[in-house]
Amino acid sequence: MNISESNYTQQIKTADELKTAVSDAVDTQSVTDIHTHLFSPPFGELLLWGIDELLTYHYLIAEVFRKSDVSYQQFWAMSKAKQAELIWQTLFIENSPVSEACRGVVTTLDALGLDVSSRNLRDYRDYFTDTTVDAFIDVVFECAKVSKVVMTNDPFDSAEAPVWESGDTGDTRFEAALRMDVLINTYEEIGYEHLRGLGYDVDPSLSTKKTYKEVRRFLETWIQRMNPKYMAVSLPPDFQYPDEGVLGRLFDNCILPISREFNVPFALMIGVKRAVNPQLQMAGDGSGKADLTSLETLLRENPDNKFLVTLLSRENQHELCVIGRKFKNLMIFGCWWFMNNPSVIEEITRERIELLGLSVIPQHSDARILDQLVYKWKHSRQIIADVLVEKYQTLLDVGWTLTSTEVERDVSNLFGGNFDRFLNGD
Ligand code: RAT
Ligand code: ZN
Repeated sequence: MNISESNYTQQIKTADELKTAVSDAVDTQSVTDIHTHLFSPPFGELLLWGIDELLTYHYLIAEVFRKSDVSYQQFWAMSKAKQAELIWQTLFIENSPVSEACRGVVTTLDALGLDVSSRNLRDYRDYFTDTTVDAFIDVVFECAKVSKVVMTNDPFDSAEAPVWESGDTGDTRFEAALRMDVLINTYEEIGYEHLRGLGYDVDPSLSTKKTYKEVRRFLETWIQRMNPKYMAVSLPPDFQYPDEGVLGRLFDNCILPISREFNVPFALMIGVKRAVNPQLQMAGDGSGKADLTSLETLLRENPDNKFLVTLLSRENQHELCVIGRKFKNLMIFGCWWFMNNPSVIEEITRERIELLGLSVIPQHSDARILDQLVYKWKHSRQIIADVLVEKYQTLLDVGWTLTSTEVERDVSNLFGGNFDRFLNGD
C-alpha cells in the first residue's frame, strides 16, 4: 500500500467513523499522569491502595459528615476499617453514590471485575487481600492505560528520605516531582528549621546572599537526587508576585535561577485555602479565586523559565486560557481537585481547546490511592473524547479532511507528547 492509499483508507467520513476513531484513540492511548500522590513500592506505606483506602479518600471524608451524625472526634478516633465501613454504609447504602468521588469507587470496583450490584464490602476486601501490591500496580496501570505517573515528593518528609538516600526508588514508571510547599509557604515557621537541621546555613528571615546560596545548594542536591520532572508548589488565592517577602526572595534568588539552570519547570497550583475547616483535617481545605495579574507578571518577567500551571477556582479558568495565548513559557495542565468533576472538566476542556487548540495537558489524576487511576482516567477520557468529537465534527461539516492517524497524533500529544516537548524543548 502506498502512502496516498493508506491515507485514503484512514480517511474519516461519517459521524460514526469519527466517534469510533476518537474513542479508539482516546481509550487506547497510554497517558503520562503528571500529578499524583502515588509512590513506588520502596516507599512502603506511603503507597496507598485497596478498598479501605479508597473509601477513606479525603474527598469522601468531607462528604460523610454531611450525611452522618458522627462527630469529628468520634470519626477521628475510629480505625481506618471502621471509618471505611461508616462511609460505605452512609454514602453507598443509605444514600445513592452519585457524587463524583462516590461514583469513582463504583467505577473502579466494576473495572476491576468486582460485582458492584452485590454491594458486599467483605467481597471487595477479600479481592484486595488476595493480591500483592506489585501485581496490583500492573493491573491498575494496564486497566487505566497509564504509562507513567509523577509522584509528589517532599524533601522534608522523613518517611521519604531513606528511600531517596538509598538511591533506589524501584519501579521507573513512578517519576519524581520536587514539592516545595514547606519551603515556600512555611519558610519562617518550619522550612528554615528543617534546612538548618539538614546542615544548611540559612537565616530565619531569608535575606542574605549566603542564605540564597544555601537554599540553591539544597535545591541542587534534591534535583540531583530525585531527577524530578518539575518543582512544584501549591499557593493560596492571594499569592502575589512580585513580592518583597520571603516568597518573592525565594522565587527570584533561589527557585527561578535553579529552574532555569537545570531546565526543571516550576509548577504552580494556585487557589487553595488551607484548613478552612481544620476539624476535617486533610479534607478541610477550600478554594478561592486568584488575581492572575501576578501570574502574568511572573511569566513576562521570567521568559526563560518554564511554568506549569493549574488553578483551583472555576472563575479563573477562562482568564488562564487567555494568559496561555500570550506566553509560550506557560503550560496549562489538569482540572485540579474541585475542578475534577465531569461538568467542570467538560467546560474547561472545551474552553481550553477553543482558545489554545491542542497545546495543553488536559488532565492529571491527583490520585492518592493507586486504584483511583482507574476511575479518574476512565471518567476524564470519556469527556475528552466527547469534546474532541464535537470539535472535529465542526471541521468535517465544512469539508475538512481528517484521518485516524491525525486523531491518534493529536491524542498522543494531549496525553504525553505536550508534556515531553515542554520539558525537553528550549
Ligand atoms: O487533590 C488533593 O488530593 C488535594 O488534597 C491536594 O493534594 C492537592 O492536589 C495538592 O497537590 O495540593
Ligand atoms: Zn495534588
